[in-house]
Amino acid sequence: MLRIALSKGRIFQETLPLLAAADIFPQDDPDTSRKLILDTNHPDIQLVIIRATDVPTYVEQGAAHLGVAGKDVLMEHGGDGLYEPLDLRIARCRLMVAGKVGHEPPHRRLRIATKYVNSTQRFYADRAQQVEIIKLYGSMELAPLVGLADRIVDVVDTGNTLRANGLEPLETIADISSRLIVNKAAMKIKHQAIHRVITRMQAAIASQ
Ligand code: PRT
Ligand code: MG
Repeated sequence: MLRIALSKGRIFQETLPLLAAADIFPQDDPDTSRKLILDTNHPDIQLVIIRATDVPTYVEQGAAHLGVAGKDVLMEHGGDGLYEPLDLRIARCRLMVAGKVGHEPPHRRLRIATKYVNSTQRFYADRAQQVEIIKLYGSMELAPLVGLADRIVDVVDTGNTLRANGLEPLETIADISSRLIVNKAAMKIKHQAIHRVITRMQAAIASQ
């Protein structure tokens, strides 16, 4: 059995053509079905549909052998418990610092609202700047508007969400794309099956 962990929405949709290149076709669409385990055209390959932030945990623990996760999620997860053999070049965006348009930094420590606590900590620690980090789970864009924070750190694609809320991008922390991740033990034990998926996806990416 080969189990592949994916999140629904953009990662699932953008991974579909790469799965197809590896001759893997899911039998259901997670955006319309409520199933968490999707069968495929191969009786021994399943897809499991989980929250994007949970994908590294499932793969690291071996509950899934392969997975697709954003680099933002992998940076935040940290550690070296996973192989990351392939940049899939999908779901691309940037991890950025943003603030209210024209807002000057205060004389006290910057307060930064984010769900990316570890990446934000590392970014400011690298430049020896003391900041106060406020952990949120979503709708970061609201925080500067209601005085909860001076800045946010979030992923930005078109920038439309920032603009719609009177915010502007200030600095890029990292360019982000999604990666294929592999459980370390599975890479040895199921090497042939996993290697086949990697090489076929790699060929599909190279031909794009
Ligand atoms: O939504 P949920 O809370 O379940 O989880 P999630 O937000 O972690 O998952 P999902 O599916 O939204 O994102 C999965 C991955 O897609 C992320 O980990 C990123 O690697 C990648 N990605 C690429 C993005 C975006 N682009 C993106 N634009 N993830 C989120 N966004 C958000 C952005 O934060 C903003 O709020 O989409 C909104 C619109 O972006 P703009 O800049 O185009 O307006
Ligand atoms: Mg989301």
